[in-house]
This record gives sequence, structure tokens and C-alpha cells, in this order.
Amino acid sequence: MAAETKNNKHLKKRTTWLGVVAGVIRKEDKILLGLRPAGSSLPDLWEFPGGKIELGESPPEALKRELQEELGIDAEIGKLIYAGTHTYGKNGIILLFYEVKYWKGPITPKHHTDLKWYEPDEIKELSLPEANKKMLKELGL
Ligand code: DGT
Repeated sequence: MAAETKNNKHLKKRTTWLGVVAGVIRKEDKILLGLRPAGSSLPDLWEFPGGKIELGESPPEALKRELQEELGIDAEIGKLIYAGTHTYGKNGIILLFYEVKYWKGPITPKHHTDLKWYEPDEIKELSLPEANKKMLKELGL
């Protein structure tokens, strides 16, 4: 076996990391969550609106685009609240949560099966992706 092939073999066992952005959108004491569509990965789980960072985008740019696509709003992305990691087998996500305080336009479900405003206490009781469950405390929820 060529030395290069041998040396790169361990890379195959490594995790592939994907950057994902999510918005913590607040109205008074409530937070907006969306129900993931049936045909998607992690179907029928409540998530923070957002998605994968695409090539060439900064994380806030990616979140601004996702919130436009998913909710139809022109959002102003605030501070990074928390960055966490989660692995699904060989795939890992780096999940970046941003504060979203201001936006223009009515929130419209363009992607999710349902959108709802939840009190922090209610969020703990919902079906959420594993990645989110373990990060609620860090998000102050
Ligand atoms: P898909 O369903 O694989 O075609 O991908 P997308 O592009 O519809 O899903 P997207 O963009 O929301 O992907 C984000 C990934 O991060 C997905 O594997 C689910 C995972 N994830 C875990 N927690 C959250 C969360 O709170 N919000 C979002 N948007 N994704 C989350």
C-alpha cells in the first residue's frame, strides 16, 4: 500500500462536521419553534428555525437567508448565544444559536408543518432533536 493511502486511512473514520445556524426568536416570554416536516431528516420534531450554512456564507448571513426562506421575514441577526456540537453516527453538527430580536414582515410557515410560540417551561416537554434537548440549559431555557 502506498504510504499516502496508508496515512490517510484514519481520515475515513473521522467525523464530518456541518455548520448549522439556528435563531432564538423571542416575543415577550415566548420563543418561536417550528415543527420539522414529515419528509425531512428528524421529522416531526420541534426545532429552532434555521439550517445549514452554505458555501460562501457567514453564519449570520446563513441565518438571515434561512429565516427569509422558512418564515418569510427580514431578520436582524443579533449576538451569538451558544455554540454546541452533536454527532449522529459519523456526521456531526456544529450548532450556532443566535439571538433574533428584530424582524420585518409577518411570520409565515413556508417550510414547517407548524409554527408556535412556547414558554420556556413548555419547551422541555416537547419532542425535540437530541442536539437541542441537551443545549436548552445553555440557552437559558
Ligand atoms: P434536510 O432535512 O437534511 O434536507 O436538511 P434541511 O436543509 O432541510 O435541514 P436543515 O437545513 O434544517 O438542517 C439542519 C440540520 O441540523 C439537520 O440535520 C437538523 C439539525 N438540527 C438540530 N437541531 C436543529 C435546530 O434547532 N434547528 C435546525 N434548523 N436544525 C437543527
